[in-house]
Amino acid sequence: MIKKFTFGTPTETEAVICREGIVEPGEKVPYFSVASSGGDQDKSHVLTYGMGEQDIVYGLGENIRGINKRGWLYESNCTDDPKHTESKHSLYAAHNFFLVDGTERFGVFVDAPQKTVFDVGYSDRDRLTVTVDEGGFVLYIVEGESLRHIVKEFRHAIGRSYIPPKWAMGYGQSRWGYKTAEEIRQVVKKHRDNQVPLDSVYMDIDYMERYKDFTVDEEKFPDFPGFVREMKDQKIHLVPIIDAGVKIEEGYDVYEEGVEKGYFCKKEDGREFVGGVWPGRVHFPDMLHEEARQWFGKKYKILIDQGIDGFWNDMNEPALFYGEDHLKEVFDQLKEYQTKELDIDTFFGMKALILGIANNPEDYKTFYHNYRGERIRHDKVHNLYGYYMTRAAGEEFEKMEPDKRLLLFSRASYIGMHRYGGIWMGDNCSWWSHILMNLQMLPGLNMCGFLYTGADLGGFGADTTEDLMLRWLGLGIFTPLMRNHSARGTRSQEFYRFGHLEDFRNIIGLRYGLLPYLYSEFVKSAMTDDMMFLPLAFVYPGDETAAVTEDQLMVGESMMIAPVYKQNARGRYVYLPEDMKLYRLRSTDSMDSQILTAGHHYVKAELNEVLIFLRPDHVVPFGKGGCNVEEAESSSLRLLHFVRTKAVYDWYHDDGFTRDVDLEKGITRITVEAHGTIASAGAGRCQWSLI
Ligand code: MIG
Repeated sequence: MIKKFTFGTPTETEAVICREGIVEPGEKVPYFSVASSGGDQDKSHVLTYGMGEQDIVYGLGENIRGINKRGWLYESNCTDDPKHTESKHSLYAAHNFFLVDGTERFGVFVDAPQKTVFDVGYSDRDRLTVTVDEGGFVLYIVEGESLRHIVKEFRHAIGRSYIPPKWAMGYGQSRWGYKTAEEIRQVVKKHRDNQVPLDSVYMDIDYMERYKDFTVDEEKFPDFPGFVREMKDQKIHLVPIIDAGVKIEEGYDVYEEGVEKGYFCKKEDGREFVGGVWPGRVHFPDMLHEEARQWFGKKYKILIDQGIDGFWNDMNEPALFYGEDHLKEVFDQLKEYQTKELDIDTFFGMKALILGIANNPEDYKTFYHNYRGERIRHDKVHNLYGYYMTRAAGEEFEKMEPDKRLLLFSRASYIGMHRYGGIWMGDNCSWWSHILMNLQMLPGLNMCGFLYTGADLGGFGADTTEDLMLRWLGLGIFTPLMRNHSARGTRSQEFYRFGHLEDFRNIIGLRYGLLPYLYSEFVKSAMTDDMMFLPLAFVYPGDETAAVTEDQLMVGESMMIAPVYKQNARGRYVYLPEDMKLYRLRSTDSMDSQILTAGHHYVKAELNEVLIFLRPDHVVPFGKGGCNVEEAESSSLRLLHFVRTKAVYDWYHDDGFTRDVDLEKGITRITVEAHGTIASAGAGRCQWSLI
């Protein structure tokens, strides 16, 4: 049951698209007390809930801190911040859905495109408040018989999650720094020569001509379509980055057309807003304006026509190095500082002035969108920009390629965007703590509809180490987006930069062994509005230890994972809510297993091992692996198994690219009896055996 409450005059976000089952009771908002302040038109609102001592708060998608969000203040205000320390309040996304579980159980979606603050026991340990900036919003209260059921109801309302092509669940290699076709060729060759699987190489900003969207630098990539073909022949998909800002340059068609048609965001005086990003001075396409959005979306065709079938959208918070007008003011003010003696106040004043150049909140108040026929100031809809940029692409892809899924993911996002693409978790660092952060973010993202997601494996900023890389892969082999990405100026982190290449081959190889299961679980989750990564408490309600377990997850219906995320550890403590079978995987061909009883265990896990824990009466389809997703396809599969009486698994499989996903058609029902007989019925003709 979803109850809808409207405050003020909200801006439509198109996050909720299915109204079936949503009621507008017209009664008082349950659970919360509501206060408002400000004028008649421009009220801001505060919702307050008194939390019970044991209450757990889940959700809020892409954010720092734990699975339980209690004890911090989170601000939905899409921000380009490359240092994800636990002191931060905002990352790139605005995912305003959370669940309260304890004395009472309910879900809350605050559909507000403007800044929204979630104080989850930050000001007062027992109080949860949501503060929505002026402008109105819609509040949805979701009730259901379990946490999972509440999530499903919500997900149903926001529409089916994006499903990528299957190749996009292979391993991807990326680095901000690959500049030429030759360099990419070498990356691919190293993987192929060493039989380390690889399906994609990402092209960061250097492929473009002077950082202009939809251009390819011809010097670095002579005959780009030929190069794309050459890579395709090796089963490699090239995935270029697209930035939000369009370079101001005479003769650049995207810029000229945009100006001519009036598709860029304008200031109060009607002139285009000028910001600074990679290319220098840019204009921002008005992604919220339907016509401009279609126009921008169609531009992707320039690259699609050259053979490209995947994209990542970056800098779409939108990130601003500077706003031109404000920058001028800063330069003027700096002149004054020149003659001053810089003491404690003036020095810090100057520092703040300089640091305030980038992503300045005041700049976001100086330009406008043309949204649904109305002029609306950017800050009032700030959190929609990345969503609508990705929607621009996603909607046009559907028209351009009606029969084929394309890869698409974004940095900034809002709920609703999950229908068009995935997200990556942005600029993390090569820190051990970020493996755990990666794990803890996954269930919250799934609750908000983001299933296709993953972090920069190995860490984006800072120098990685071989052991960090391997341990991170130990988690990354489970995340739908599995990409090794790093920043310019940091230590290179392709597998061949390290000593033990066989460990990388084996661990990355495991992903391909697990793919039949992971792909099946992914698609089933998308099609049934379910989560693929679940906190233990979602599966074991009432288990007090499961409720506070912050470093283990359920992955799909059959398994639990407990990655090692501490340096020099050779194992870890694991909590088992029930008896489970531990598979210690070293490669697709080398593993051992052991049954563990419910409770706490210390389990060993060396750098070259990945542990998975099977639930009783469950199986995991496991492939032979391969050097790419296509090669990993097989008509004979093995089953990891823990069968005490009988296991039934619905295995979903398809061609990996058809848009029209049909669960019924793709499911094979596998039944395994305790004594080992396997029966299968349904779609796939496949040989099954037990491992
Ligand atoms: O501010 O394109 O998050 O993945 O490598 C840096 C360069 C801009 C930020 C992205 C990162 C990418 C980088 N970009």
